[in-house]
Parts: sequence; C-alpha cells; structure tokens
Amino acid sequence: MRHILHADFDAFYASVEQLDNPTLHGKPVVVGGSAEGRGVVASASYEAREFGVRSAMPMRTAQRMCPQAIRVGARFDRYREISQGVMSIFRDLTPLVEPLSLDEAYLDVTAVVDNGRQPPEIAADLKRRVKYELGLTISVGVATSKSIAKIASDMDKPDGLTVVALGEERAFLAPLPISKLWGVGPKTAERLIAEGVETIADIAGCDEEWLRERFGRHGAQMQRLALGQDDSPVVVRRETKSVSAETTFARDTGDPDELQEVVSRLSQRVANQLRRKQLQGRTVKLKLRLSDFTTFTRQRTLPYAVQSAEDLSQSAGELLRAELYGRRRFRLVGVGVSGFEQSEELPEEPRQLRFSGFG
Ligand code: TTP
Ligand code: CA
Repeated sequence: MRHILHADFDAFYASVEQLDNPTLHGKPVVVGGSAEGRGVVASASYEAREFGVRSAMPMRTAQRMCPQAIRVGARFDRYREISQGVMSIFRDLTPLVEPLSLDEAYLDVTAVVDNGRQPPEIAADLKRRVKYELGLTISVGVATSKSIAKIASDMDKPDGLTVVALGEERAFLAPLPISKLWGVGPKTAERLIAEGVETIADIAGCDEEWLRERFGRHGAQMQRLALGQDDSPVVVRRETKSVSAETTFARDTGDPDELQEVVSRLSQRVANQLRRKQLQGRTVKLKLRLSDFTTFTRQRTLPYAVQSAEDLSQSAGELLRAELYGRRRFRLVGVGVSGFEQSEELPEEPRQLRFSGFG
C-alpha cells in the first residue's frame, strides 16, 4: 500500500508574474510571446481563464477574448529558481520526489504515513508550506497510485486538495471523461469516442481483446489504469545538469572527415535528448581520448542557447578542428551540452510528452 501525492502549481508562469509584480494581482495575466510576433499563451492566470483564455492558444485569440489581459514575456530563469525552491520543500518531506516538469512532481509519502501522519494532513501541510515560503499556491492530489494522484490534483484547481482514499479509486475514476486517463491523448480519445467509449468506466468495461486489437499493448494498459491498477513507482530524478553522448572507435582514427561525421551523429543524439527534455544550452563540450588514453575536454560558451543538431555539430566541429594537428589519433569522441535554459517552444502535445511509458 502506497501513498502518493501529485503537486502542481496553479497557473505557474502567470502566478509567478503576479507574485513579482503586485500591480498584476487579481488581474487577467497571460505569459507568452506577443501577438505581432505570432506568440502563443504559455500560461494564463485564473482571472484570464474566466474569459476563455487557455494555454497554447495564439496570443491574438487571447487578446480578442480578453482585451484587458496584460501580457508579460516569459522569464525562465525566475521560473527555474521557483521550481528549485518547491522541489527542495518537497524533498524536505520525502527523498522520493519525481519532478515531471518545472511545476509538478510526484511524491511518495508512504514512509511519512507509516510514521503516523495521515495523507490529507500531509498534503494540507505541504500546501501551507509552499504558500508561506514561496507565496504561491499548488494543487495537490492524494491517492494510492501516481495516475490517480495526478488526475486528482487537477480536480479542484486552483488551490485544490483532492483525496482519493483506498477502495474509492474505481468510483472516483468511473464518471470521468477518457481524456483524463493517463496516456490518453487527443488522438486516442477521438478514436475511442468514435467507438462510443466516453468515460473511464466505459474503458474499464470494454472487452480486453477488443481494446488490444485496436490499441495493442497501450489498450491493455489503458484498461488497467481505468480499473485503478497502477503500481508504477515514483522514480527519483535530479535536475538534468548536462546532456551528452559519446562513442569509442573500433580502431583509432585521425581522419578529419570521419571524426566530423561522428561529431555530427553524436550531435544529433544530443539534440534529440534536448528536445525531449525541452532544454537548450549555451555551453557546448567536446570530449576526446587519444590513442594513449589521455582524455580531455574542450568547451565553449555561446552567446545564445542552442538545441539543434546543426548548431551543436558546428560548435563541436570547431572545437574538434582545433585539436587535429600532428599525428594525433583518437579512441573516443563525445559531445555534450550544459548551461541550460528551458526552451520556449514546447512540443505540439506537451501533455503527452510529459508522460513516458506509452508508445
Ligand atoms: P501547466 O501546469 O499545464 O499550466 P499552468 O501551471 O499554467 O496552469 P494550471 O493551473 O492549469 O496547472 O503548465 C505549467 C507551465 O508550463 C505553465 O505555467 C507554462 C508552461 N507551459 C507552456 O509554456 N506551454 C504550454 O502549452 C503549457 C501547457 C504549459
Ligand atoms: Ca500547473
């Protein structure tokens, strides 16, 4: 029996802007790029949401819906700072913290409960501490599994606290629309609804073979979650400080073309990881090992943050060329990036990409 919390800041970017600028308190605030620059809404304060403004909406649409909305540009450094603050409050309660993004995390508080405190009390306490120390509200879901805690935290936003007690899982899930289920994105939801499957209870009651035929393993997984069965553990993760890839050659080489080719391939791998993690970095690092096992790194910090394979490959390539002299031959090459700024552009389906585990 486990006790899991899912904690999520309310209107994260917008609330931080209201916190730092009291003239924005109680007002409709949208964070994101300008309408002229074809920006989109990253975060909308709850005051702005009353006008129908939502995340991922073009800024132009948001300003039409709510002309009095105040637009503010995003300040990722500040959001990261607040994020580090909240994660350290979480880690004060339990070391078992799994951040999902800057503004949300799972906490496994089973040991805290075993020590005699009840989950609702733990969650209320946590909310109070975050409010007191950071001046911001979080919504918290309390349940016996991650997937249900996550759904619960979203039930009573903002400043919500929703507890799904042991034994109540299926009843809690039953009436909810399928789109609430972990891993059911817009496309899967559309297909299910076309087949008349609209609520989580509908999925729970589906013939397993029928689901499997249409959705493969994902179908069986959806049904398990719909039945309230989820024993996926809270995976402790630290903030990513650098991303890198390296390769050791079958035979040492000093051939500039071959080495550049490898640098390009490694850059592609690093770029893929950066994109998945929504990171971009300013410091590009090249790692080299010579035939005699001497290992060293060369790095340069760029005036702007990069994420693409082309940019990485170019910077790492320049570092490489400076090392190609004499009869040097190399056994290993690595490419890495650090000095992160969160990338402004989120993938098309950010909600989907935040969950791993489903194809
Ligand atoms: P969310 O938790 O999805 O949104 P939110 O915190 O603004 O609002 P809610 O009260 O509903 O939780 O995302 C967290 C932050 O991530 C959000 O403040 C801004 C950023 N974000 C984007 O930049 N683009 C997006 O499309 C989404 C959904 C979020
Ligand atoms: Ca949030």
